[in-house]
Amino acid sequence: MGNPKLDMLLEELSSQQYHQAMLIALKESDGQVYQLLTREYERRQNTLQLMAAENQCSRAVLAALGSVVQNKTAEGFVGARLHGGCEVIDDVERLAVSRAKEAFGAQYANTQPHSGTQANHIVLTALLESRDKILSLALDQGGHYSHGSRVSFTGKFFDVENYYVDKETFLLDYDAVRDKAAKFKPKLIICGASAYTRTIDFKKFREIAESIGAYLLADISHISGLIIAGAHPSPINYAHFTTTSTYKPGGPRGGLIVMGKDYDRRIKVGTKDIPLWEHIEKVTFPGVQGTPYFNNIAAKAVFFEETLSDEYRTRQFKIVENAKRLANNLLDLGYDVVAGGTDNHMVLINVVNLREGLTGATAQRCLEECGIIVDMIRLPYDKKSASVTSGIRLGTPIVTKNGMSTREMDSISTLIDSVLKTVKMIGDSEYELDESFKTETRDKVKQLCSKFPMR
Ligand code: DSN
Repeated sequence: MGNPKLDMLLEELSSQQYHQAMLIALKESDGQVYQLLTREYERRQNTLQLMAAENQCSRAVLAALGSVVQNKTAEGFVGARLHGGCEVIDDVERLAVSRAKEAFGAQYANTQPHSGTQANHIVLTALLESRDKILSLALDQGGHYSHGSRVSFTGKFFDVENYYVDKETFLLDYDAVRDKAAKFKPKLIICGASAYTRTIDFKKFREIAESIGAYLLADISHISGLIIAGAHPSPINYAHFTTTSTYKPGGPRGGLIVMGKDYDRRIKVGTKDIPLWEHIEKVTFPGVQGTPYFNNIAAKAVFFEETLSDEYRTRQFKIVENAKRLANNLLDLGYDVVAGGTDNHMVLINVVNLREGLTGATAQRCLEECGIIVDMIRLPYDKKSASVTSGIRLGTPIVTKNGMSTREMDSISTLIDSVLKTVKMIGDSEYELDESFKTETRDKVKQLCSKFPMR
């Protein structure tokens, strides 16, 4: 199937040409979807993607996602499939598993979860019976729906107690977690967060879990790329189970479960005594999921190999450097940066403290109208509701992937500041922003982004 001329041609295409070429088959058969996908490419290219929960995968990952492997149906794991014709996808899954283990320094990897939430679903189903106890970070303190929020299945089927960050510093208070654990006696402690900017001490979490005989789950979705590169300490040999989504560190959409030294610890299941990893596989299928997405597993294999490169590892440190620069610039400009700064890829800003009437929701909207894409976010002890919020969350993975450095972080800080200081608030949810100001800012954003085409 090799065609060196075609390979050369594809490599030489600009970002825009490449993404257009990938959609040629679609253009003929479905012009409407083609237009939508083209619009999304243009939106991403012409606006600043400061989403902490997003990343941008490589062309190689996209190619694997769009491959013929997508058509294969097979249930179970390698060596224990229920369908025929698995020779190739067995090799695909074996490769993905061995590369995931190498990337994370793990003893065991399960590449089948469809998402980070599914990975958590599998671990919780493996360990807990209905109404068993979980101790986790509250959703509005930076936790995640799948860690026991009332509106998720995890809050519905289990008894959940939350730990909180310190009221003054907004840092995790490990003594308070220890006290809660001793009183509540959960069967599972969950650590990891969707909105926490400081280093997480996984060793301390394990000590707390050990002290009461609980299991520890580390959900590292937001920081897994940093962990692979050594830009954040790893939980692999502290947590019994580590889960992550695979798109946040820059791979395809999907989830992953990895285990370190506890992978073959025994667990009693009915009358049997089996290793934890084996139990996790039985719960994955048929317990929680059906057929795996083999195109995503192939794309995960591609991504895990990419994480071993110097480029990937260096980039993770740059992501942190860029986030620190944004945080410091905004502090200098008088912003209330939650926890006083960041150790990872995200920056949390309390915009309510910036000016009267501004909220996370209005800040998100007016920044978006100017081409700057961020998330509103509830902050610890937030008095605003989830649809209004006091904060915004900024993230640096995508801008860093496209080649931006601290110099561009200075321009981005100035752009954010000019929007948030120009907007005129009218009541709690409305604002005025001059049309010419919006156009001028969008043009500045577009010009900046055009120097850093999507990679
Ligand atoms: N959706 C992710 C986030 O926004 O942090 C969590 O899954």
